[in-house]
Amino acid sequence: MDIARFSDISAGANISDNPAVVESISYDEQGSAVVSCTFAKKGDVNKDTYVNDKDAKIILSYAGGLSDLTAEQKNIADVNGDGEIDLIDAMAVL
Ligand SMILES: [Ca+2]
Ligand SMILES: [Ca+2]
Repeated sequence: MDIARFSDISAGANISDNPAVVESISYDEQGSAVVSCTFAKKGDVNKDTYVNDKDAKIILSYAGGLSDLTAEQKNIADVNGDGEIDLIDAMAVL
């Protein structure tokens, strides 16, 4: 699974800040790429569609070295996008 960012998607507004997780790429009969992806909400590490204290706990657990995250979760957990997953990100989701 790959993670890509789309900064220019005319079909939807306000999604450019969220990581797009590419689920599959296929090609139609015209040779056009058909990309299937889901948009994860920044901070929604457990993907229950809510950004709340449960996500903060997961972020804190990772920041404290108590648990690990997948590459996708790390992307989602880094709420302020500074490349570090730390207390600041946990505070941001509360
Ligand atoms: Ca959540
Ligand atoms: Ca961060």
